[in-house]
Formats: sequence, C-alpha cells, structure tokens
Amino acid sequence: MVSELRDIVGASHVLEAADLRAGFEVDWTGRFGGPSTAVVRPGSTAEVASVLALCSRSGVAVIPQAGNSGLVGGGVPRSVERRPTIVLSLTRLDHLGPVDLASMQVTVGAGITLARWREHANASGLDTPVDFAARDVATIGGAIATNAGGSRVLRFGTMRSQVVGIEAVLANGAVVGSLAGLPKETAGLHWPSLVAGSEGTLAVVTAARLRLVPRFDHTVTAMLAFDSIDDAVEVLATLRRDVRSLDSVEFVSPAAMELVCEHLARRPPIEAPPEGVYVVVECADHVDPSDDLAAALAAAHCVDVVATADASQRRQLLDFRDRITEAIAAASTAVGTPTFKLDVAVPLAALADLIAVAHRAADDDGARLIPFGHLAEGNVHLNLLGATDTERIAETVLTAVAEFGGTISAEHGIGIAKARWLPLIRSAGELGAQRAIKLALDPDGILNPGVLDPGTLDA
Ligand code: 2HG
Ligand code: ZN
Repeated sequence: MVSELRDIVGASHVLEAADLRAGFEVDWTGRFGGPSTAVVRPGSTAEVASVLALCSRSGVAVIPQAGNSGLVGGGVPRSVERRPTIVLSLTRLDHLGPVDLASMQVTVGAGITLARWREHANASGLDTPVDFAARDVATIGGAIATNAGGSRVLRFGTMRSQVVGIEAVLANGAVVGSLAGLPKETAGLHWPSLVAGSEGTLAVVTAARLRLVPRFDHTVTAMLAFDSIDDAVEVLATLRRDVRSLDSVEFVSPAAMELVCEHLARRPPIEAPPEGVYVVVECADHVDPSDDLAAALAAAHCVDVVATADASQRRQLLDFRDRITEAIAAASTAVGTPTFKLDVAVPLAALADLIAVAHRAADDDGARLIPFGHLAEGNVHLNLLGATDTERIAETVLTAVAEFGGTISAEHGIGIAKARWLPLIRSAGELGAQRAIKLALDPDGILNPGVLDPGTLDA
C-alpha cells in the first residue's frame, strides 16, 4: 500500500519515519492523537482522489489534516483504531487564485491559511469575512470542515456562509462540486452546504470559492468593564440596533484577564469586578465609526471604558482577547496536564447561568475555570486548568447547555472529544439520518472514523 501511495504522490511526500510523522500524530494541545502508518502529502486534487480511491479499496482509515490547529481531536489519528491509518496532509494544496473584484470572490486551495487568504484579499483592497486567533496556522479546508466562526460572525456569518463554491473528493475518489461561484443556483444537492461542518467525514475539501467583503479603512476598538454578564448582554442590544459598523463583540472573564495579563506581563487597561466581565467591541467602516460607538455607549451601564482608533493601541487591546488561548497553553504546560476545553453556545439570556454551572463544576473538581469567548453568539470557551474528572465536568456542563437550548459545539466542532455527547442535542432520528448519509458516501467508513459518531444508535 505504501509503495502505491509513493507512486501517486511521489516518494518524498510519503513520510514513514517516526520522527517525521510525530508532529502530525498529536494535536497541539497534547490531548489527542494516535499512531499512523504514514503521512501522505498530495499536491493536487487528482492525487487526493487517487489516494482516497486506494484507501477505500484497501480499507485504510484517512485523517484529513492541514493546520493541525483543531481543538477536538478531529484532525489527528485515533488512539484506538484497528485499521491502518494515514494522515492526509493538505498543506501542499496552496493555490491562490486571482481576486475577482466584480463578484468579490476568490478561489483558494484547502491548505491556504486564514492569514494568507486575508493578506491576498487585502492586496486587492478587500477583506475576509472570517477571522480568528489561529489565523496563522488554521487553513481554509479545516475552517470549512468545522464551519469555523471567530470574531466577525455577527456581521458576516460563519465559514459556511462564505463558501460560494467547493471542490471536494469523496471516499471513492469522485471529485464533486464546482468553483464557478454562482451566487444563484438551484440545481439539486448543494455540495458546500453538505460538506461544510461535516468535519472530514463525508468528503475531503481540496479548494473553495470564497466570498470577500469590503476592506474598511477605519476601525475603532473599545474595551468595556461591566458588573455582570447580563449588563453586557443589555449593551449588546443597543450596539446591534444603533451601530451599523459593528464588527465584533467578544468577552473576557476576570479569570481570563488575570491569566493573559500574567502571560503578557501587562496590567488590565481597565478594571472589572471579580463577578463582572470585560467586553471588547470592534467597529469598522469607510468613515471613522468612533462617534457612533461613543453615542451608543453613552447610556450603557458599564463600569469603565477605553477606546482607540490607533492601529498599534488597538493591537494592544486586542491582545487581551486574542492571546488568551496562548496564555492558557503556557499555564497548562506549567500545570503539566493538557487543558480541558469545552466550546459551547447558549441563548444569551442563559449565558450567565451556564457560566455559573461551569464554575460550580470546576470548583467541585478543584480545577481552575477560564471562560471567554464571543458574546454576540452566546459562545463561551470554557477552559479548565488542572481538571481531574473531565468526564464528569463534561456531563454536568453539556447537559446544562442542552437544557438551556444551546449547542455542545459552537465553532470548534464535535470531533472525537464530544462525539459521545451528540445525542444531547440531536434526536435518534437525526443521528440515524446522518449515519445513512455517511454510509451512502463512505460505505467503508474510511473518512475520519469516530468523528461526529456517537457509536451505537437506537434509531
Ligand atoms: C478563540 O476564540 C478560539 O480564541 C480558541 O476559538 C478558544 O482556546 C479556546 O478555547
Ligand atoms: Zn472562539
């Protein structure tokens, strides 16, 4: 099999030596991973198709991977897998097409990072509708597969909404989709809709035609301190109603602020009380949005506020939000155990209550809870340092999430980490239908086995 793989992609693109495979076999948090037979690095869609057809014929499990920045174990080999497994590394699919100004679209390879996509758009006076902290590593293929979100979702939607065309390869090697980028097309099955969010279980994304948005010359960034999350949610309503240029509304708990400040060796620019919350707001427009934002905030119940339109000062403010994950990773290395991460979302009215549930679960376990996230979507990243009984914490928190009418994964995906909790938010009928689609497209179950799969179903 390995020699056939070499024939397809070239000997130098089949990595067999343990030291060469090592970085592909474990996720960056150190929480997930397993062995592979080889890492295979195709350089074209045709090569991906040949590799998948071979793996289907030979019953070899395929783990699609590119940036390896995932947080739910969906992009690294399984620790328990009886079949031989290959990692299909897609970073060589790094084609960047010309920006089409009339349609505001561009075609990019699955291995392009979000940062390169953005630089490419910026060079043509446009911008990307999706952005998040892992931009230098995370790739287009992974962002589509997980339907990634990030900070601009309130303005432009998640990754799924940006995919106007897709090229993907099914398990049997069939290439599906189109990169024509037709905004209007009702001709049956819509491949972008099926593939986005399917986490590499239905097809491997090789390229995408993506929507771009205007590049705004004026951005203002503000940090606000509130006495409570409910006060912050109240201001969100005003911002949404009155500020047309609203781009992102993120939140940082005092615990997260303390950790990131330690990491950056800086002091918080403003102070929120221990029970309160920091909110980071960005507005972007073709004219300076500072006055609009100030007017909207005039009547807000905030304890303190600082705002700036200066690029380097903005970066400094954003670091208190963007670099929390990095601060957590450093702290987890110091503690000696991988961080336990739960990415969830609930209706805004339940956000404070959910965080209280998580605090109780962390206290019971003796873990340190670091909550932060995307306020506008009620999306909280619950990071627990030094957690021992992670199953129990997951059960408590995810059950509460489901009871509040939320989702157990907002933007990181279900992966391996949460597959067994999927029945909390999906009915037996829904899971049975999902399984039937999977079997129709991947009858041998070679694509990303275990991901999105809660195991034995009652359906
Ligand atoms: C973010 O919003 C990312 O910064 C990472 O989604 C969240 O580390 C995390 O839990
Ligand atoms: Zn996030």
